[in-house]
Amino acid sequence: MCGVCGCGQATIDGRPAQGAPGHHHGHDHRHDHHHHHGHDHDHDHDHGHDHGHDHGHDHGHDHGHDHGHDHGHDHGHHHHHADPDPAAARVVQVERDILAENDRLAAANRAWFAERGVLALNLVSSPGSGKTTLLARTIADLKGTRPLAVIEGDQQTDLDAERIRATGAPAVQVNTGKGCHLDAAMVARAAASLDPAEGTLLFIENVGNLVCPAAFDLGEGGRVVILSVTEGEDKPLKYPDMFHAADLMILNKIDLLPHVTFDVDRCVDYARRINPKLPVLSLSATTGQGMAAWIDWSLSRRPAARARAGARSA
Ligand SMILES: Nc1nc2c(ncn2[C@@H]2O[C@H](COP(=O)(O)OP(=O)(O)O)[C@@H](O)[C@H]2O)c(=O)[nH]1
Ligand SMILES: [Mg+2]
Repeated sequence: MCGVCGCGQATIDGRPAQGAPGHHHGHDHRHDHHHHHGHDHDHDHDHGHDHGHDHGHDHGHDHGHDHGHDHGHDHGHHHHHADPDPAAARVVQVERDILAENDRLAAANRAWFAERGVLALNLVSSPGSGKTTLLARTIADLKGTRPLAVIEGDQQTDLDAERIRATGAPAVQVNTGKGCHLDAAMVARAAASLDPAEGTLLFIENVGNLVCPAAFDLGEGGRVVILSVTEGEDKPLKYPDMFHAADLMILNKIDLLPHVTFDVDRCVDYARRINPKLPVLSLSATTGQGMAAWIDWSLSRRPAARARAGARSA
């Protein structure tokens, strides 16, 4: 569960994401005074994660008065769920509220995508596992078969959106600032700005991070976790939420297998301990080996295939 990010600073193609008109309703009524409570306390605590409540402000409206007061003493104690301290219990409640609000917006996204026959695929991985490389190659392979579009998520820069636009596909960049994941509200605004045609295959490259994106349903029709062979086969066990919430695992950079110590079978075994039915495709986004199976998977996936996000850590 993510209580540590600063999603309130998100921008879409360089413009502030907050307050921009989206196709959804219901997330514009934030109250600025929420911020004050938190900040006053936060600066006294040099924990480096004093942004957690920011995204609460963006989505939650009913709880501002309460949770604002709690932040000062709750930092660093999020994991003490058994803490009898009522303030700690309140933080857990606020995090639940944030996720509940995100789920509500994600459901609206899902309905909006379904109406347009848009298949949205949420690509999650650690930084550098090859998401953008895979997308660029995928777009090259799929070009002309159906409309394609990309939402790029990164903390900073629009480098990835530029890489995608270079392939000819429309892309919007969402910069999350200190935020460690995309959320449903950001995707709603980015999707509205892309205005995808009927039948679009919409790829969403999430912020590189195997932790926080697991908890945030974007309304996607499929979630794809990418792991590369340079990262170690133990990652599904270390980051189980991410693998539990996935509909497909891609094992990327198999061209490097001769050069690294990586046991593919063991990795797949670990992933299936977490998610027994998880399909796994091995490929190389640079050489193209194994790409065809991934292309087939994405073309055969139906927009409504994913009912809702899977894993949810308390
Ligand atoms: N050898 C090899 N390198 C790859 C492959 N896919 C991506 N890379 C490289 O890995 C690095 C990170 O890739 P990038 O697509 O930016 O990863 P992202 O951060 O997940 O978007 C780049 O230097 C890519 O060229 C692959 O299949 N094989
Ligand atoms: Mg990238």
